[in-house]
Amino acid sequence: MTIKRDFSGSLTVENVQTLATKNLKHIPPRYVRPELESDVVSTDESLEIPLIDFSRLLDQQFACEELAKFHAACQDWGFFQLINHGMSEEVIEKMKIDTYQFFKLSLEEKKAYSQLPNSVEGYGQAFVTSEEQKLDWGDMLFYITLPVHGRNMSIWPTSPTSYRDTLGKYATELHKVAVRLLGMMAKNLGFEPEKLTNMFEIDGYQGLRMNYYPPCPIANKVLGLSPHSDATGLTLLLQVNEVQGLQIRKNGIWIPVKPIAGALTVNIGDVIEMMTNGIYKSIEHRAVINSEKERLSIAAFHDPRHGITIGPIQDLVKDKQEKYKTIDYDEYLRQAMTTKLDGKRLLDNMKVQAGVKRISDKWELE
Ligand SMILES: O=C(O)CCC(=O)C(=O)O
Repeated sequence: MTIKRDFSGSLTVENVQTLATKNLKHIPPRYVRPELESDVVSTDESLEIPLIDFSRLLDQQFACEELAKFHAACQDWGFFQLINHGMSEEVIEKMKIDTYQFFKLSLEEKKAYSQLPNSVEGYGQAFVTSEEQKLDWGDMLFYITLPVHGRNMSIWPTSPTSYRDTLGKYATELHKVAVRLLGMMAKNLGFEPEKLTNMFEIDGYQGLRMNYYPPCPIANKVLGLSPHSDATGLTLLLQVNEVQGLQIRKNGIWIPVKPIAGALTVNIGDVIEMMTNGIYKSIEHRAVINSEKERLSIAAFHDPRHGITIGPIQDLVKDKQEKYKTIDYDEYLRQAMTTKLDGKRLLDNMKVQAGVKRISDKWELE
């Protein structure tokens, strides 16, 4: 199978971790986001994303109740915290330590892993597509970690020395959790789990993005990561330290997500919204910055294998209108990788326009 890597990379921009150490009097205007002034952020401490207990999903005694909670979380929130997920604590801790150590390397050492032209893998920035675009206050390290034959080991970091091994172990364990969650989603939606899991399990893709957000003296005027929904199937996020930064948009209000020790934060991506014909929704989220403390997170994006088409699963459509196009997955990926992060714009492009109907494999005006 040919692995397509030529998604075209991001434009090179200044390293933010270095910029943050410069004792700047003024933050460069490209990082300043005037729109933040009018954004409403919830201060209601009781407003939290749902909590799903993975061990209860697997326990006959509680499965029914927990599956119902899981279904509601996917439908109403598109985001939840997953506890008791069964991943080895040792693997998670090592992943946190090695990631932290990577970002603590000197800039020169990190630059040895800079993104190559036309690649999204490596150290740098993502989704910078124009010289005018506002920039995020953060750096990232991204690799395709699964399928194993899709890994480009020549660009994986060798510092810290255990990092390659750690990334591999973390990737494999996490992928199993993601596939099991997908199977349970299918069960909740009333179709055979394999119809969904096969696309992700066999040669399914996983990308790991390690995010480093340095502190910023004008934290309330910059963003660590622009608002976006994930162009992926399912994202499992590990909040590496206790610094809060993730916010999700619900009913027009930004709700902070508090890190829970040992939990994974899970969110539905655009691909699952398309496949479930909009029953499960991908939710806009962003990362904000702390004025004093650095923040690290690790996002794992789970995607189907290449070479397939993606669109609403027919069991869920029946006599209903398909809300999303069925499209070649590689073409979808090309669009996802070359579009700047902008809310749910990519998914909006995948919607079937009013007055257009699918007839066999063609879209025609009604
Ligand atoms: O850092 C976070 O909490 C959010 C990360 C994220 O949304 C991403 O990497 O796509």
